[in-house]
Amino acid sequence: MKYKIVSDSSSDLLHLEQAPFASVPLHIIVGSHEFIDDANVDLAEMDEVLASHKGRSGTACPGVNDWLEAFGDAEAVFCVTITSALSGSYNSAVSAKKEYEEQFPGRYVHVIDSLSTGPEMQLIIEKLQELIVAGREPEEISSEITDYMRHTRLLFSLETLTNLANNGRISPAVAKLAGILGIRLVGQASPKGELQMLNKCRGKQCVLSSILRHMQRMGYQGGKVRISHNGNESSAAELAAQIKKLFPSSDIRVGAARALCSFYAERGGILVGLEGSL
Ligand code: X90
Repeated sequence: MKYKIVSDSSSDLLHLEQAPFASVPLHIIVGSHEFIDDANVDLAEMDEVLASHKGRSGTACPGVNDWLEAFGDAEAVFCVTITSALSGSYNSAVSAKKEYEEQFPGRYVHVIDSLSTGPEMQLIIEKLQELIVAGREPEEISSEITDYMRHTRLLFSLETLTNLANNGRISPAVAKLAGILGIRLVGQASPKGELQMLNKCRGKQCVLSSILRHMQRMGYQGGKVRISHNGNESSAAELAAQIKKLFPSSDIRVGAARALCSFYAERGGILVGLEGSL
């Protein structure tokens, strides 16, 4: 059977080694500039344009046809989207599924609402890949991925909330913190897929120890961790080293966030996907 994994570009993933994969770009609109979050996007240019731009900026999720094109001619598609609580990506993928299954009877599409983004989506995608490589049937993969997602979590640290607040993606109470200089917010993706604040920090050490503490509370015991950062390689590497020291068996990968997560996590932002147990 011809399998394919598809995700929107908020997964920060462009390629997969062992299974067919496509990333469907979201768009970032900054004044008259439009950045398409694919392999060619110039992240340094986007960062510069954003830094000097005074007016409105926003994002747009994939349309139904973008998803259909990515499904291609696969017989079983696993489609992983950014949280439906903050984006229309999931709804548009569900419409694409309906059209695809109607047009090609017998084909199978499972649209998975990650209720998260970035590195937690990577964990889901890697697990899907593992199940495909193991030769599992589509329905089996669907039920196993649902179980797996009960244990994955997303933590993050943000230095600025401006773009999230201006685009109405956070509650007014959290948005109030948007402008406070020097405060970093440590938060998690809530069970409903919304941004939930956990604590406020001044300084990097507070952020790193807070993330570590929350990881342990979530039952992290040395499984996979995926980290995305926007221009903050040093903190991401330091976090990875601290995790490794406490849990030598951990499997950690660090990468730069792509355009969508960079836009919302902003400079200095770090996202951490992990395998918990609670
Ligand atoms: O449809 C669209 O235009 C995309 C909207 C996406 C809005 C949120 C993106 C968040 C990216 C920021 C920190 C993590 C928050 C996670 C909460 C679940 C990353």
